Order: sequence, then structure tokens, then C-alpha cells
Amino acid sequence: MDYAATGQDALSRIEGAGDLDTLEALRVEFLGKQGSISGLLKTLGKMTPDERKEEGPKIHALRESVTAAIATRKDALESAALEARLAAETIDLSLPAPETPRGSVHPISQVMDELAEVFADLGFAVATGPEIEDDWHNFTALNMPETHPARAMHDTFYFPDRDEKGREMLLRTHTSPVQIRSMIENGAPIRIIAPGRVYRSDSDATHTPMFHQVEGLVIDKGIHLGHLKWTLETFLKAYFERDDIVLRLRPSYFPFTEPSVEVDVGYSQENGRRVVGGSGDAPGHAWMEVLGSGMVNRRVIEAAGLDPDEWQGFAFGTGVDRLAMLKYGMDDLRAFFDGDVRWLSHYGFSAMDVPTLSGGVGTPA
Ligand code: 2NL
Repeated sequence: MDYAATGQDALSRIEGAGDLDTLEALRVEFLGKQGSISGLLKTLGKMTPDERKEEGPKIHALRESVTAAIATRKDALESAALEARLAAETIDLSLPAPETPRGSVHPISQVMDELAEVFADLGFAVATGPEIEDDWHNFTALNMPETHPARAMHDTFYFPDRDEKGREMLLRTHTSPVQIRSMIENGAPIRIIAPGRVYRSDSDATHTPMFHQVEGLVIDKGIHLGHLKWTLETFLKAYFERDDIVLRLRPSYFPFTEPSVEVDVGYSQENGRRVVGGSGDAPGHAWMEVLGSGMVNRRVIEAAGLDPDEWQGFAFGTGVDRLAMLKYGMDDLRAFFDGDVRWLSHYGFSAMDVPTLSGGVGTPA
């Protein structure tokens, strides 16, 4: 049989295909399962060996030339389509680049950075220490004897084993042991803040078993309550970025300070939000406790290896989470540790917004 006419017809139709869909239809027509050339190949099975020897090569040659012609035409149509797109489309280099997701700084980290910045300006260094402590550094050195209620199992997380000195191991309940270690290692004078994670066996709407504290310690000669008051007032004004912060000092008790003072600031309620500023005794205002503090107990100075007749100091402590809530208006402490990205993108801060005293220690991005 002569397949030249069939071949000629197929090739000219392939060359005339104006788009990829038409070409695909032709491929199915010739080479598909029910295609005409596929049909010819099937007839080979019914032929005698002699006929097959005669017809086989011709049918296969036909199939190959059609297959090659389709591939050639496909390439040509595809490059034509690309050329057309390149000619039609333009890139506008003046458009802004699409925004890349960048993550944000957790409010706790932001506030710790702000505190470091404010206190650096007052000459304080940032000190850190282990979160796994022994009971001497966490309690004994701070004038909290064996019988002190804060040492009870229901308040403090203890480890089952003791350390090599036979001391009980625990998760620090405050950052005070950092200051004890600093006094022992570096001696006096000292000006440090110790921010970090602390742990207490407590869990409800206003208490999480892990929270963040910042403590401060000054040890020098002739330090008195006036230094404490000025330092805390200067700190609170810088942190809240308000000049009208009014402090109220109330007598209190901590085992590690004597005398001890609790520090309140005046605030008012604006649109259901606490806004610090003004005297708590002014109309529409009230007092709110923000810090615990006092003159370092001479027993603590002694425990840290210094002579309390030579060195005196003051110390203070407060919750970082609480300071963050007051400044940025979050109302639920637990949300800080939920790890919900929606909360973080609402309250989080840009890593580009580094707190500085000149630029504002806490202007949100
Ligand atoms: C509070 C009160 C306070 C201290 C912490 C301290 C540390 C040393 C010596 C003496 Cl090494 N005192 N820290 C002093 C007074 C109060 O914290 O309400 N914290 C949340």
C-alpha cells in the first residue's frame, strides 16, 4: 500500500495548525488510541509475515514523521506564544516590592530592651544568671530561712535531686540570686538590673507558672532612701514617657530589705484603659502598686561577703509582664504565653524599632 498521500495530508494539516489546542486535536486524531495511524499499526497483527515485512517499515516511518512534525510545530507555537507575551507584557520597575513577612518582637522582649535602655542611661549594667538555682542563692542568702513560707513546695518548683554541695535545686522564684552572684563575684560598688524568667507554682487568670521579673540593685557608700526614690521616679518617667508620674511610697516588708517600701503610681481610667499619670488622690484618679523595693538588708550584704558597715544599697523588683500590660494596654496575662501569632501581630513590635531614649523608649512601630 502507498501511505504517501495520507502522510502528505497529515503533515500539511500539522503545519497549518494555528494554536496548541488544534495541534493537540490532530495528535489525538492521528496518534491517539483510536487514531488513524494507530489503526494502521493494528492492521499489522492481521497480516501474513510477508505482508508485515513489506508494510511494517512504511507504517512506522509514517508514524515517526507525523510524531516529529507535531513536536516541531509544538516548539514553534510555544516560542511564538512566549514572544507574544514578552512583546505585550512590561515590568514596571518603579512599583514597590511585595512585602515579605518579617515576624515581630514579643512585647516582653521589647519591654526588657526598653528597661535596659532606660537603666543604661542611669549607669546600670544588665546582669543575668541561671534559671535553675540552689536554695542558698534563691532563699538563704536573701534572709529567707528554712522556715520561710515562700520555700514551701506549693509555691516553688523543686527538683528531685540535690546538687554536689547538698543544696536543694529549684527553678528560681525571683531574679535576686543573680544579684547575690554578682555581689559575690564582682564585689562593690554595683549598679545592675537583672531581667529574666522566674517560676512559681501558681496558675490562674492573673498568674502564670512562668513570668518575667526585673530587679535592680545599687551597692555603694552612703546610699540612702533618697537615692532609691529619685532612681525609681526617674525610671518610671522615662519608661512611661510622661513627666507627670506621681509616686507614693508605702511602708512594707520583704525579708531582703529593711526598711521596705511599696511604690504606687497615680493613674486614671480613659476609655476603659488605665493611663498612668497624676496623683492618685486627684479626682477620678487612684493609686496602683508598680514596684516593691527597699534598702538592702544588712544580713544580705553580709551573706554576699561584703561589710554592711562599709557598703549600703537599695534594691527593687517588679513584673515585666505587668509593666508591658500597663504601657501597651493588654488585659490578659495568659495571652503573653499562648504563642498566638494573631496576638503577636497585634501587640508585637518591629525588630527595626530599637528603643532609644532620644527616639522614645517604646513608640510602637
Ligand atoms: C516585688 C518586690 C523586690 C528586691 C526585690 C532584692 C535583691 C537583693 C537584695 C535585696 Cl540581692 N532586695 N530585691 C527588693 C525589694 C523588692 O521585689 O514585688 N517583686 C515582684
